Amino acid sequence: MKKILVTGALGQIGSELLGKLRETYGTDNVIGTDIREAEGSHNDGPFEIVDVTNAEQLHEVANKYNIDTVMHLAALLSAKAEVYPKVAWDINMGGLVNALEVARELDLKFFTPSSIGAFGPSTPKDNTPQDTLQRPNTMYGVNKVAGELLADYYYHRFGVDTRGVRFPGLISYVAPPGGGTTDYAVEIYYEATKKKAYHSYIGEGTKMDMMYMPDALNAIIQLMESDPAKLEHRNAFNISAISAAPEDFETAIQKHIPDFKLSYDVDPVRQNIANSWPNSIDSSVASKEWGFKADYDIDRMTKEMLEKVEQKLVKQ
Ligand code: VAH
Repeated sequence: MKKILVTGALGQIGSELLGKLRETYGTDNVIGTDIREAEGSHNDGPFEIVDVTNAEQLHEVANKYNIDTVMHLAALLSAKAEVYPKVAWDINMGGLVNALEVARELDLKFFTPSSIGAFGPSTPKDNTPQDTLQRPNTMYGVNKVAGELLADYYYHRFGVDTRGVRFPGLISYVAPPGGGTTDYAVEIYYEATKKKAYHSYIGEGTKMDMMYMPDALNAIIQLMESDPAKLEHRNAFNISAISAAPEDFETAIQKHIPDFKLSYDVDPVRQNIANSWPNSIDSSVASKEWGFKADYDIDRMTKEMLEKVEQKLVKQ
């Protein structure tokens, strides 16, 4: 990878991936794009307003910068996709096919994330295998399964070097997630720091896969730099670091804030989505084919999240 275009660069993943890629490949070699103006450090390098549902606009920007790689992150997440399913289809599928077409026409490497949301209620829930039943019952899940199949199609039919991972819930302190089911795992750190209390909209005992953002960013770069000859799978690899329920976060936080109190105010919509996802997925195929390995467990992540959130809130 030499010259990379990132869509959705102001989102939860994009806003940190932009900085990491610029550190790694050089600021001028990483073009951020999103549907709105960039602020702050995102303007340190090239940034363009791009609506991924506008194929011409996407193609024009890709041409302008003579890129060799697209990292397509622009998407509506699971909870928001249940409120606006048609909009989610238009962005998540219309945007994806536009980005894949640009990669085909300009012979680009291509990354787009799938999610544990690509699994459904009939998928084996514990240690979910890489290859298994995928019958999600959410619009986001339908988009993710279709997206995996579409990216594989562009590889087999047109030779586009497409690669992806099934992300778990991502936890970060830089940009808040928006409209996800796993957002509670970010909110809890802010509320613990501000109020020593949090009402979780996901119920007790609801295990989901999670990962600290630095592990996610490393995984993207490691996959994209890996030897294609070793990739038997492409779209998309199971990767996870932590399998946790709200009470596991409570226990980890109480090691630093002993009087932190967790209570529950369950949101049936997001609880139903969470119930349809695995409790834990098996990442062994990613480890075997391209050396995936997570560095953060829940305790190491919690220590760092609380420190960073504290610093961020003090500055506000
Ligand atoms: C969501 N954070 O909650 C995203 C992610 C696995 C969860 O796909 O929709």
